[in-house]
Amino acid sequence: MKYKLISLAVGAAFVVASGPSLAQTVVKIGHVAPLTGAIGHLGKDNEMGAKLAIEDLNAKKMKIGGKDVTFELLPEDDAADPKQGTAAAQKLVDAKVKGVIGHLNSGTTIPASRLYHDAGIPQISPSATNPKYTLQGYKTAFRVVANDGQLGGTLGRYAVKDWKATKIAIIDDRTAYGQGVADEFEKSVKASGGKIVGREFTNDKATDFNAILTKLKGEKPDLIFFGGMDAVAGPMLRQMKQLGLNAKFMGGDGICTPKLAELAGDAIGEGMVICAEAGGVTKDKAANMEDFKKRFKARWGIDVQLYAPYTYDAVMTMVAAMQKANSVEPAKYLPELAKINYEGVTGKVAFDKNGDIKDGSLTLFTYRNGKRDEMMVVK
Ligand code: ABU
Repeated sequence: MKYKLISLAVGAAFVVASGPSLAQTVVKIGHVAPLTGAIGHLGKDNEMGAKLAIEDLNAKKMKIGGKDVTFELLPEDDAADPKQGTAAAQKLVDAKVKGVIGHLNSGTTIPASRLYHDAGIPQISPSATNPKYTLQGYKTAFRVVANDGQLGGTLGRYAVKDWKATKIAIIDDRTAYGQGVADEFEKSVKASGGKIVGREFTNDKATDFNAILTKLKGEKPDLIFFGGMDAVAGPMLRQMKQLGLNAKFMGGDGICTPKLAELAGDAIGEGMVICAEAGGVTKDKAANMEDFKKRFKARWGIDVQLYAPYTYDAVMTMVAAMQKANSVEPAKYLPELAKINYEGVTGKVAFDKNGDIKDGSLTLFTYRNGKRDEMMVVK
């Protein structure tokens, strides 16, 4: 039998055999995250979640619009850098992808979202939490996790009312995420009657925090909140211990990884660090999530770090919208995506008018015996 590959300008390749029923569409989906640099482990975690979804979808041998479809992931590395983020986005737009999963960081997701919007390409971030991403009026922008308003708000209240912190200091890494979540945390602490005794900043590549920690030590804080990622938080915790700064430590989802315990060593302490993942399922609904984590480990040989399940759900949700529209064309499936109600491994995925997840949850974790330990799921 003779096969002929025809590449079309619309971004789909059809393999045509002798009969029309054998026509096959290859649907390209972009994925962008930092695969290199200090948080490359988080980018790879996301990418492996997306790849697992693509493998599962292809195993189903689906038909959309009367054609057999195969999904292909186009992975890009933005190195968590806004300029590389927009370059990666342009590459995917030029490749005429049918949708994009990403980016991982708010600082790359927000500028890239304009390019996807202008090209009419739906984008679902599995991890960017800065509220601005979905407040730009772009109908193409969605996220499957809670935002920094929820993260900072919940953690601020918890710090004051439950953890009984009385003198709170804040450090952020000046990224869209780090500064944003720290601002939300500060607002919430103040609204809960807590006292902020200092606010300092660093950057997302820094390794030496002695100057800012020494300054804050003088204020005798009993809790330090860090807005940033685990790669910076780990060494910061080590330096707090070296300086004898015996404060509790808190952060958002960016620090909330198993890797943090490895990076901090014995400075992680026992129940002295609390962080929040921007999603989560209650124990009665945890079977799907647990099953996903086992399958992920079996497939890739390593544990989930943070947002791989959410990346998996982002891909699945996008394809569920294509199935509902019976089309892989963005203009056709975008309205279905906006009103989707998909039951994923991370729980229900449905979006509000801005593209934010409806009824998003958070999961609070602490660290005990060098491991991340779930405390509670909160709405
Ligand atoms: N949400 C934490 C990491 C990703 C980001 O929002 O920058």
